[in-house]
Amino acid sequence: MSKPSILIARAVFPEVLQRLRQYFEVDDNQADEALSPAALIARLRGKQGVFSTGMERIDAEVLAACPELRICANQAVGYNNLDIATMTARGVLGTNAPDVLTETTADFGFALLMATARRITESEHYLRSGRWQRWRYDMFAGVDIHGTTLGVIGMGRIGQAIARRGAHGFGMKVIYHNRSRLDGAAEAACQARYVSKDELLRTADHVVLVVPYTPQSHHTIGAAELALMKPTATLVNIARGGIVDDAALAAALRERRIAGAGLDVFEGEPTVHPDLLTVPNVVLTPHIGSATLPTRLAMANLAADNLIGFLTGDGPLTPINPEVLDRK
Ligand code: 8YV
Repeated sequence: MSKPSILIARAVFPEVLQRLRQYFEVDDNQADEALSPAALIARLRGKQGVFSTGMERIDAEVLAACPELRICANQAVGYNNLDIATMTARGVLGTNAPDVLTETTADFGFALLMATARRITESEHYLRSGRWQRWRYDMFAGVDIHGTTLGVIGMGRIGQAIARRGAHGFGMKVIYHNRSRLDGAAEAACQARYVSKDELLRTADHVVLVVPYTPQSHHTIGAAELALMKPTATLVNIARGGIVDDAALAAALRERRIAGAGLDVFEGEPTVHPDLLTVPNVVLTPHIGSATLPTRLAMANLAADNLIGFLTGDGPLTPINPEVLDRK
């Protein structure tokens, strides 16, 4: 029997490629060429599966042009690149890569919070540029982390892992806002109190965003929300570009209406709003929240498990739209 065929849209770990070759006819992209939408369609046509990274848009046009496609396996927990409604209507399964990246991404969120609050990259640039001539009592004075109030917007797995770090590691008071309130046990594990979004923005010393990107979460933080924040507060976005209005944030940072921001994700990335590149009080990283080699390997293997399980085995591990499976 011939093997199903899949496209791996981006370069992957060689061992994951080897694994996938045991089960599939694989069209790989180890050269890591950028695939235009037209090139993606051309490469995907006639294939049953795609290993995507969270960056490739699998939309109605792609789905219509590739009727043999049965599964999109994202090597990411976020899946705003997949048009799940159209996929479900066409009987195409989507899978994501949850859990395996939770603690690594929470570590990173906390690192970004600390770098922002304590002005680590800003002061390093100063040192590297040779401007450090004398020490001064107030040079690069930042804001405290321990004992302050942490506000988490989006209390899923990663949000809860950040809240635990704040409560247990840094003695922070934790408040959160989420689409739905957590149960008592989950709130107790994070020592977190549910508040409205406005109360969170008014009272938190550090606001961390971990919400999935949807049309409803677009610009969760814009000029009006920034205006509610304390002038000493910091904002961290490790969720998705578009959750924050980057132009409004750059203006608030420039005018010191908030103390600082740490951003790992951007509207229109890899392009970064030019105003963010010129304000000093922002820490900028290129979407590396889950980037440790063990975690990226675990994410890739989970995407591979989903492809293998669905196309050749006992079923996928982490389906996004399991109703597609029920119809089979
Ligand atoms: C991915 C992410 O590395 O999992 C997610 O949703 O944002 C990152 O961990 C990124 O999407 C590239 O795949």
